[in-house]
Amino acid sequence: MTALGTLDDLPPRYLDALAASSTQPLWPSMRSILPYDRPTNRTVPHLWRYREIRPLLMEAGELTPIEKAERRVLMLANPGLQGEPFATASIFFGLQLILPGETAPNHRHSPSAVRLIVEGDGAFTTVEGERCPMAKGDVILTPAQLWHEHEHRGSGPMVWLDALDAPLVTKMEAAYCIEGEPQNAGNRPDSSQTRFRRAGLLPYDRLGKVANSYAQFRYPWTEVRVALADLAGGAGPAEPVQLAYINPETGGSCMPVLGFSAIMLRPGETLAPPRRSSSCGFLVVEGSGEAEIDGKTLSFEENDVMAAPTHATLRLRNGSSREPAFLLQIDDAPMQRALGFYEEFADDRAA
Ligand code: 1HN
Repeated sequence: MTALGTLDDLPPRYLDALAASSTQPLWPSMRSILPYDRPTNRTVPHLWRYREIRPLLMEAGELTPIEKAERRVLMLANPGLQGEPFATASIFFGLQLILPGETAPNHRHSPSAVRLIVEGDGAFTTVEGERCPMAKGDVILTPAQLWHEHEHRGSGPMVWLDALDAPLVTKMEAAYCIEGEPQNAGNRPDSSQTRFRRAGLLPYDRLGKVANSYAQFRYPWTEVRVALADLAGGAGPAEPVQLAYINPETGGSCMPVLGFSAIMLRPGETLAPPRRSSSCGFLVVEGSGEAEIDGKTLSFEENDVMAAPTHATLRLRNGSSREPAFLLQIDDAPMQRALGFYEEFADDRAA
């Protein structure tokens, strides 16, 4: 490998002339733009402990009325990203609190958001007029530019994890938001309970219509959990128990940038997936254990959130020999696939 020329190799007179013409030589920056073998990560492996963050979120509920917040969210800022409020280079995570009687007003925006419900009962998010009840573990999509608002008609705090593709959209200087009047929500059950009730079945009039839209907004956890247990029942001990959330009309990933999947760690199981080019995060829905991300060990409990950089070596261990553990995985693989550079390094697993 030839060492490339540096800025010091160039005469000051020349560097001044480049600066005056708003140009820069590539070669001194070549290896920082394109490092050999593996990207240089700023994102570090990290765990946000729900036990620590929950009191701060509840305090936000006392300090800041919803009218002063629009969305009452504590952003999960990866310590490696030096103050940028993102969990990984391409994933935004925030923990959002809504209290009984509150409404988070209707709006739509260019970044896509997904809610992963952490705790509480009796709240709804309404997406394009479809009312989606929120229950622990549910995954609810609010795709780019679709109207959405949240309301809490139950008792007790309601908390969810917001996952957005905001780091990308802000980098593209394409992020913005429009305020709207409250929606007229229908009273019908959401489409996960009606039109898309079971995998393998579609409403007849949708056959042959190539979907270019979002068929299903809500993926109820009660059903995903049963599906994972059934998958485990038919799987060999070495097969991972992981289900991807897809658009039932296209069979493709449910969102264009971020991918969502649910993992069951069987009692005593250690899952060592292949190293992947995507970055990812996890929300612990049930159980506890240990994650090892690029050699860093993180002990996780229910409702904790973790982040892993691109190309990370990963291992997830269920701490219980009796109970399964369940995690929701959020990754940026759909975007990397669409851009043509997603990779799995099949022989490269945590030892
Ligand atoms: C947003 O609009 C929501 O609609 C949640 O609930 C989190 C984070 C950044 C920007 C917009 C919401 C958000 C957000």
